[in-house]
Amino acid sequence: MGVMRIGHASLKVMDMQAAVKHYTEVLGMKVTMEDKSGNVYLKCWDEWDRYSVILTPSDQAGMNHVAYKVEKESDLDALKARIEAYGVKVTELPEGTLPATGRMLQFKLPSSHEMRLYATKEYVGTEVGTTNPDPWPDNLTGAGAHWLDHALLMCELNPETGVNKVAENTDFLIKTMDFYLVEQVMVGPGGVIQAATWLTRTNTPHDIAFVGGPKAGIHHISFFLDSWHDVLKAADVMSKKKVKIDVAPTRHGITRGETIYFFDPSGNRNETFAGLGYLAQPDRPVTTWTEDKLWTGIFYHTGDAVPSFTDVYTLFFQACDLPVGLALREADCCEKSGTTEINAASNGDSSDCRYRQLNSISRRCLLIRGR
Ligand code: M3P
Ligand code: FE
Repeated sequence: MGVMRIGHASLKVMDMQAAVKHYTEVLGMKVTMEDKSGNVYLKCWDEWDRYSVILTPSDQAGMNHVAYKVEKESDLDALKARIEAYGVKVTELPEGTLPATGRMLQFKLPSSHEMRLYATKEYVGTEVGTTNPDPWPDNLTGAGAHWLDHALLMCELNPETGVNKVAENTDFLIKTMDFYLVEQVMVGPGGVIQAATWLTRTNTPHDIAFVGGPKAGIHHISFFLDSWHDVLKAADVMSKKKVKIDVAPTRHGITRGETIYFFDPSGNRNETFAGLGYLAQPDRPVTTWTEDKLWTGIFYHTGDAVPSFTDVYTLFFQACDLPVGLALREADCCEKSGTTEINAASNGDSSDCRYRQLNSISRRCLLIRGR
């Protein structure tokens, strides 16, 4: 069967204690393991493998890698051959490179993001078990997220130079790992530039998505909730816990998902996402969003542009790769209370007057509004 689903995301966090508090008290995950290097491993209640999020201590926010689980060890050998035949170098990491995890294939997507594939991770089960299970366990905290659902990666897109890592990643995933394209945004004259794609291996509308931007980065990781009511309750939890909400509960046109975007204390964007929307099938025709309806696709109700949503994300690269000048919302600078930090960057040339240039690239931790 090959790739089954997203397996885990490894995130960089700047304050481990605050990050653990966020992922446990807001998302409702449980810490299942810690290692000697200070990495913390967590799982959601409805996941049966040992972990789906790794928090690694760092002086900046961002993502180390995203890993997908394949069905069988032999799938790894077959996929390795296909990825190499495509022209991408694959490194095989031995069992135990990550605790409780079997051997992994490690490679770079055309966008330079690190992706890993593995077949084996320690089974720990769920609290409700597998025999006559209750529908949910007691003592759920926060949003009570079911599972890590998908990741959205920002990929370099520059029509002037012809760079389109969204299209390259999409082609790579389809040809080497049998992902199929579910939705896409086409922009530019004649709508020929593939500016964003949503791809799946399961029957959910996406297991991974790519959106074009000035630099490679991580836009968000997303956690699954059952219903619109759960999304609303998750927002209540966020307000109670003084989490920086980016976009309050609404619906995507793209994928039909019901959503909230918010930031962890380091500035990594999270999403809670409900509603399967529809069953994605391999023979489902691809849904296309045109440039004039892009924002209706992103936020279906208002269809209004929210520039911060596409311009603010954590970069994948180190400081030396940052553009000269970071931009962030001026409102956030002015109203800062010093309680939250965000690792933000944009191309900085937004005509939106709420943006202003910052000349320092020495520290990427920009203060944003506390609440
Ligand atoms: C989703 C989703 C962007 C659209 C995001 C959509 C960043 O996150 O889950 O469908 O433009
Ligand atoms: Fe999402």
